Parts: sequence; C-alpha cells; structure tokens
Amino acid sequence: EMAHFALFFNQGQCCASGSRTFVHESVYDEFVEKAKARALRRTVGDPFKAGIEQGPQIDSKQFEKIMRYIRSGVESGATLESGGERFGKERSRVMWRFADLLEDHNDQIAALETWDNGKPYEQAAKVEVQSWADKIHGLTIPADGLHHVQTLHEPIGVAGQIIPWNFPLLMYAWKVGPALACGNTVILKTAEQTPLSALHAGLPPGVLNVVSGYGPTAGAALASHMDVNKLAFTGSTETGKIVIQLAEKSNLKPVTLELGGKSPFIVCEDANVDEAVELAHFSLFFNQGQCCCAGSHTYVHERIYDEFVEKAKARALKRVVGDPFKAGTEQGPQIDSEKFEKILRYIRSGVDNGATLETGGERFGTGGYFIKPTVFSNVQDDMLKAQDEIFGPVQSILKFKDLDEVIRRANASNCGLAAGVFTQNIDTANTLTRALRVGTVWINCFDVFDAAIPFGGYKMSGNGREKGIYCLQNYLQVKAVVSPLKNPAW
Ligand code: TXE
Repeated sequence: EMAHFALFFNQGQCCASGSRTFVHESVYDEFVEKAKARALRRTVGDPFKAGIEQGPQIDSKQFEKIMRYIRSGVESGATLESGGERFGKERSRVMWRFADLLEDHNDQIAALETWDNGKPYEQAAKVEVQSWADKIHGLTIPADGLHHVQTLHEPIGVAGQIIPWNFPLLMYAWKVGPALACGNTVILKTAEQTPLSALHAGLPPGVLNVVSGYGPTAGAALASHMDVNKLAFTGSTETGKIVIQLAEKSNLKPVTLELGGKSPFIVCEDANVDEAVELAHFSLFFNQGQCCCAGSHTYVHERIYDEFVEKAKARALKRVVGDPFKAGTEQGPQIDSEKFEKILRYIRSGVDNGATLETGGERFGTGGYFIKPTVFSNVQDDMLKAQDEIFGPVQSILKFKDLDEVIRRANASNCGLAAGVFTQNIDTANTLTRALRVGTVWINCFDVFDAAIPFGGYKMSGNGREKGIYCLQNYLQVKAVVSPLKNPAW
C-alpha cells in the first residue's frame, strides 16, 4: 500500500516519488502480485469526482513521454504486469482489432455469405463495427442531502443473441458490436440456413461464442437459460412471441425484438415518377425481397398510378436474375424451398383474389429457388391485410387519393418498422413523417443504414432499437451508488 502511494500519488508526478521499488527476493513474488492487484483497483477518471485516485497527466508532451518509457520498458524485456496504455482503451482496442479483421477478410466473408444465402456477391454485406467501448460512463447526480450520488453503467452479463438468415453478417455485426462494446460476453445463435460467416470471426476465448443450430432446440435453450442475462432476437413475429415467453418463464431476462414489417412506400402526386419507380423497385426487390423493412406496400397517388405501374413493370422485367457470383447479377435465389413455396402460394392467392399480375408470378429457370421479379397492380388493402409478410420479390402497387386516406391505410397495419415517402413537397414530407407509426421514415431514399442510425419497430415489429447510441441501454445495467459526504462544506 505504501509503495503504491509513494509512486502513484499525484499521477506519479512527484519529484520525490518512490519510483524504484526495491523488494527483498523472499517476498518479491507476493509483493508483485499484490502491487498489480492494487494498481488494478486504482480509480482513474474525472479528477473532480469524489473517490477518484488518479486524474490525467499534465499535458500531451508528458503523456507521450510516459507512453514512450512504457514501450521502451516492454521492449527491454521488463514484464508488464498491468496497465501500459491509455485508460479505457483495452476494450476499445479489442473492438477496433475485430473491425480490422472483418475488413481484412471481407472478400472471404462475402463469399461465405453468397454460398450460404444466395445473395449477389457484389452486394454481400459490407460490415461496420463501431466502438463505443471507451465512451460509456455514468453520471453524477446532485440529489438532495449530504450524499455523493453517482451511477455506474455496468455490463448486463451474458447476452444471448438469435439472428436470422436474410443478412447473416449484418445482423451479426448489429448484435455483437454493441454487446461487446458495453463489456458483455455473447452467445450468438446463427440461423440454421446461414452458419458460415459468423464462425469465421475470432475474439479472445469466451468473449464471443457462436452456436450453430436449430431454433426450437439451440435457440430455445438460449432464450430459456437461467445464466443468460439478456436476449436479443431478430426474426419472425411468431418466433418473437415464443422467445419472449421462454425468457419470462425462466429468469425474466430483458428481451429486445426486431421482427417483421409491412412497410408502406408512399409515392405522392408531385413525385418524379422515374426516380420513384427506381427507388420503390429497390426498396422491395433488394436482397431477393427478403428484408424485414422491404417497401412491400407501394401506395401511389391516383394521378400518376397508371404511368407508375407501367414503368414499375418495365423495371422489373429488366432485373437481372441468376448466378449470384456473376458480376452484374441483381437477384439470386430465395433462401430455401419452404420460403420459395410460400412466396409462390402468395402469388397464386393474389391472382385468385383479383389483383392484376403485371409481370413475373412464377419460378425463374428450372433449377434452384429463383423467382421472377413479380409486380401486382390493382391490389386492395384487404388482400394484404390478412397475410403474413410475403418476404420475396413481389411488389404490390396500391392506389390512393389523398394524404389523410393513405396515412389511415398505412397505419392500419399491425406492423410499424419503416416507411418510404416520395415527394418534393416539404409539408407533405413533414406531415407523413409525423403521422406514420413506424421506427424509420426514409424521405426520398430507402434502406440507408449507418451504424449510428437507430433501427427498430413500433407495434408488432418489435421493441428496443439496434445501432447508434440508443442500442447501448439494451446491454447495460445502471447501478446507483450513494455515499455520505462527511464534510458539510461540500
Ligand atoms: O423465422 P424464425 P424463419 C420473417 C419472414 C419469413 C418468416 C419466417 O417473413 O418468411 O419470418 O422465417 C430462430 N426458439 N423473417 O422461419 O423462425 C431460428 O433458428 C428460439 C423476418 O426463418 O423467426 C433463427 O435463428 N429461436 C426477419 C431465428 O430464430 C428460434 C428475418 C429466425 O427464425 C425458435 C427472418 C425458437 N422456438 C425472417 N424458432 C427479419 N425481422 O428481418 C426459430 N428460432
């Protein structure tokens, strides 16, 4: 204790500091062990805060000089027992290294994605991992009375995460990044269709554990495990209801859910039709139509409806379907035979219910789960209302007359993940943005995903947000710490 004080007092900036600690060999090992433990306990941080033992060094010049001495100590062969770097950096360093590794192996990982999932190689996920690791901190709170009150933001513990097959690597990054940045360990279950890319990443042993397996066994085990402290799930609304019950029945672990959507894409009468057609096409057909936020309900103002339908059909006919490894391919196969059959069933039911099949509507080629880009016009709300997400390359174009009507119809959905709004009029954009009950509104754009932008749903599209500063609270516990202030002057 005394040697620690003799050196570390005043950030080690004392002319008389006990900088050379001579220890008799008979007690050397024990002393080193205990000195290390003491240094690890030293509280470093805001020097105005009670309880802080060590603030920053005086300036950048001194700081850099000390860092140089530390490096030269390591290079000269002294054993670095603890510390040796900027405070708060350790977790951040691991995160950056993880991000670097993902970037370095991007080609390989993208190929794994295409093998597993069938998505065009050129589109295979470009992953962003952001580091919040060294920016997570609590608050000091000026509560009444003579108490020092602060909060500590601590990791929640073991995070269980279950991800789907439509964006295997992207879902992995969205889930794993914030959980690790907040200091948790992770057990991640990949979808049975797409296990490869997640198995490719590596971190310190035990920090990130990837489990491949089926939902009702491996997934359910994770959701109901007593030692898993938090669950994050992306998948169908149906399975979301199951995992939330498993969590409740076991240890009441908090659950965040990112579930399906039926997103409206609203094209107003003042829109540039060519641009709107292209964006609406992208919003639905991207990733073989297998996006939770796909613009599956294309509402078009009656004044431009016929022109829009004609051009949407022409664009769908131009879509390049085929080998996902081939440059220029826009659309690969659907994920598996079950989903392929389900989409074809929905197409048949659209025809049976009287919607006009403009193009597509059947399998593409003779092998594999390829579906021709399909466009329906004259679609009525009740045809889509009863059904689940189509989750395939099927665009449904509906007609509307005025804003109030389209708001009412769009909000009648039990989902609320996202919406696209296409207009040149700022008042129209503002009105729709405020009125739509969804987690993301894209105005004159769609599928803009940045690691800093929160993503998640209203209503049955889920709860909680992924990405950005909003997702951190899912992975942190807040501990209130109260201690008496002995000196009333403070
Ligand atoms: O989803 P599931 P499926 C929608 C889309 C699609 C439909 C069905 O409409 O057609 O869901 O897809 C795991 N306990 N979305 O069957 O079952 C499963 O192993 C614990 C939207 O693939 O939800 C996988 O890892 N886990 C969606 C994950 O849940 C279980 C993306 C997703 O599978 C489980 C995918 C259980 N009992 C499909 N059962 C989106 N929001 O983007 C399954 N799982």
